Amino acid sequence: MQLFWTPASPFTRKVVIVARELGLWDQIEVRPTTWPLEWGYATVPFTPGLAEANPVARIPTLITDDGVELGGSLLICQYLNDQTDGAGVVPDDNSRWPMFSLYAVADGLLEAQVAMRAEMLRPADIRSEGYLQKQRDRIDRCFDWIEGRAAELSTADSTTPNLAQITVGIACGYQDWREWLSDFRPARPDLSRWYGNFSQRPSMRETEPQDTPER
Ligand SMILES: N[C@@H](CCC(=O)N[C@@H](CS)C(=O)NCC(=O)O)C(=O)O
Repeated sequence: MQLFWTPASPFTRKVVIVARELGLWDQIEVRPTTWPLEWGYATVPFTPGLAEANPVARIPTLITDDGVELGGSLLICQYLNDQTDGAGVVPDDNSRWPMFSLYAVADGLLEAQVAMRAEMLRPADIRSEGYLQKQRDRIDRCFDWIEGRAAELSTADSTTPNLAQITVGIACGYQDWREWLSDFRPARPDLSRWYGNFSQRPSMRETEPQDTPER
């Protein structure tokens, strides 16, 4: 399998953590991508092979060993989950629906964080403060909602985490990483406690975000 990747992308981090937690990471060849900073508001030269595999030209994109091109982190995670027999990241019974309910909010939170990143890359004089505030409001609402459901995040350390836990962990990590995002911890004690523990998992520690090379 080949994965178009950068160390900054939270959606790509989701795939990498899932692959590590499922024991599939050593079957994946990483194809690093570069992103000129103009990516947030203009078409940029793409890393060779990316737009050919996925004309949406976003990461993560996975090419399976059978040559199937899969764009989008949820699809890729589901594909990886299907490659294992043991405990997966998606429950195979009806408990997957409350899990996906939590997942979808965490994923929407990631989208708001990445939308803010793209807007922050625009020259300051054409940046929209209204648009940035709309994303901040969404991020706050989502973190508040997740705090209310924090009991669903807790599992034993030895258990394979599910996709919702992984995605909430990545959202917390991204919020900490970007200095223009606020601390999610105040007034969210349960989430803060959970993340303090979850962030110590090897799959989280080994995938901490870093800036993407521009070229
Ligand atoms: N819904 C997609 C979102 C992927 C996404 O937004 N990727 C960003 C990086 S974090 C990207 O490739 N952006 C480049 C662009 O939009 O041109 C997923 O889950 O994979």
